[in-house]
Amino acid sequence: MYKLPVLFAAATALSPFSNFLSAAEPPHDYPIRPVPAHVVHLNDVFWAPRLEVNRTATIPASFQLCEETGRIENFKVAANLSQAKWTGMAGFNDSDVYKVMEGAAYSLMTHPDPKLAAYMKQLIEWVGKAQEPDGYLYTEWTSRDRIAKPNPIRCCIPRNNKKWLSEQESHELYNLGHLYEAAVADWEGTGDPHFLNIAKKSADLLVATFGPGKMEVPPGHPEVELALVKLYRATGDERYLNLAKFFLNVRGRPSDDRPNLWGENLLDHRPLVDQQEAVGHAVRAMYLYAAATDVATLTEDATLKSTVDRLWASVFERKTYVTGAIGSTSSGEAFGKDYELPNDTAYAETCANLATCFWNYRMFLLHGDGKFIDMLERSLFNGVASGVALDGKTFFYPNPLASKGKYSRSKWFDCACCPTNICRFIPSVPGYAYATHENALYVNLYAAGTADVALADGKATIEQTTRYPWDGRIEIKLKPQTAGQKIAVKLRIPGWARGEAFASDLYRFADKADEQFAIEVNGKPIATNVEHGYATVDREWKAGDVLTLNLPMPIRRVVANDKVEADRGRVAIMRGPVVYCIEWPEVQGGKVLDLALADAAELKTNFQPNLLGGVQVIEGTTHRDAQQPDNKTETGGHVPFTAIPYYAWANRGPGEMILWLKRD
Ligand code: FUB
Ligand code: ZN
Repeated sequence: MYKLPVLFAAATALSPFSNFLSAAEPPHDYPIRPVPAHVVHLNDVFWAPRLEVNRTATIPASFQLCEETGRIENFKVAANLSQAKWTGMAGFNDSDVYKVMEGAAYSLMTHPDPKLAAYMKQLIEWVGKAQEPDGYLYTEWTSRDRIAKPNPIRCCIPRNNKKWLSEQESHELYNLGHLYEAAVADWEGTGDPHFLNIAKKSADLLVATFGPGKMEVPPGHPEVELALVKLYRATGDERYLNLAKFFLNVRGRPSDDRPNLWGENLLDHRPLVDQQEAVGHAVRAMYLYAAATDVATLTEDATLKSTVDRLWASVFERKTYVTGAIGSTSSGEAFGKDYELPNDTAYAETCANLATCFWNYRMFLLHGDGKFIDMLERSLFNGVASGVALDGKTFFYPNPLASKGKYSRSKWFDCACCPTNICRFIPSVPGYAYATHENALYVNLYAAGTADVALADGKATIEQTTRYPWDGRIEIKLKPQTAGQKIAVKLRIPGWARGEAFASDLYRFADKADEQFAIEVNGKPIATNVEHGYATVDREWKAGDVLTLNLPMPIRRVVANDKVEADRGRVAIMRGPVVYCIEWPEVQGGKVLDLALADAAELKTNFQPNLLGGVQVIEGTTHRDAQQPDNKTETGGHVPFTAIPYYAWANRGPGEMILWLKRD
């Protein structure tokens, strides 16, 4: 066990909320440290409004839906506090409650709210009462004699009347992962150990139950592994880290408890370290690879490290949409084959897209390369932001890249993983903005606001002024604690600002842009090289110094690697990190699917404050090259259009949408 932090403020779980500022540390850890979300205060044009909508609309609505759908009552049923019956389509309904609680815990860190705090206490009490005396916590099993409508397909009553053995379906461990993440978040915010103790009691049961010579079964749906790592960081109890490692190792290895492997979709077709490419269920894969990156780092496991490097290449070099979304097929909610990236049938589950950020952030902390943040940013502004409506009240489960007109967001789902993941993910975004290594300060996300950061030689306050992502000019004021403090500011120069459309050769720019990024200190140009995606300005700083980064944001045309059949002969539009689409309201007649864009067509951009919450649009003229079946829509000729950011589509009712236009 490593030495525990003396102060509560030194909580150490590795979420973007984790406070590394004064924590005692595990013996081995990431060389780069996150700056936790609650010390990063955004007042930018993009994320600050989303954080507010998440806090005031998404979290309250999700709690309400958890109540209306019986998810919260289920805890009371299990605790014998209610005479109702257990309801739900599957035992992982518990996880939805934990995920909203995690989001609420983050929200309370920055926005104290006595009513919400009291509600959380009440929920924690019910969760605690639903826990069996030995620490087992899974409301469906505990309420097994009071199930309203047993689900014939995903029945969660464990096989042979034995707990854990139906893990491939039951999600007993998956739920617990979300429980631990929520409990750590609550503890970080409140300092109250009550919820954390519930998590510890459960984790102690897992330690007693699973391991070599004990039960040798992997989690059906990875999640508990990365949560056990968080619990290890929060408590210093190495048994939790060891168990996370065991769960990673036992995957793909048959045992008496599980003689037949569960196969590819559950990432149980062969041992993790022998897995050559990303296959199977995309959300499961992201949670698993994120945990593997943690464990590889914390246990200095070189084989596991090369495993995650190899799998990263598989996902982001061959299986990712230009929006940063992954998991192209609905069949098994899974990755397709290499380059199999259909647009209108894209599954691209919101959970999978946001989970790429969990993994890419850890890969950045491990390797210090900006390409991981480039990917993270691509998902944030596109495949993640599209998952939730502008008002925060409806959600996409799949995020297709083209629509024939019938697709829209929903308030909720029987399987509500995506909305509840949004609840906890959005407040974590500020935590991706900065990171530190000794006296180096990584500036990863550009967003107006301030942050207090701790560096080896003292603290500093950083203030960004920018209209990013609509404008690439970023002004940074750095106020060190001590005048003359040396800080190496590492400015991420996104690939798109260096002629690379994507962090791999999956997509490339089809046009040229000459203007280079530029850096100034107090108005004087600075020449810097870009290394591993960063331009470093290493100097002594004093209050009042101004660092300016200018990232030119021309409108760019993007084409896909020729191996991506669905995008062959097609072109997409990008500006900065934002990918664009054309949606029905912007084209007369609403028909957009056969629009073609000529390489020579002039494109212009302007900001429209009253459209879709304020968006930078791109205007131009396309043409049609096919007769419309309705015989009414104009064929040929010029079709003026306004392209909107992809994330903002489907906020004005259903209709056609296209991202990859025919290219002329
Ligand atoms: O199985 C739990 C969650 O439900 C998964 O992460 C999602 O893909 C959905 O299947
Ligand atoms: Zn989901």
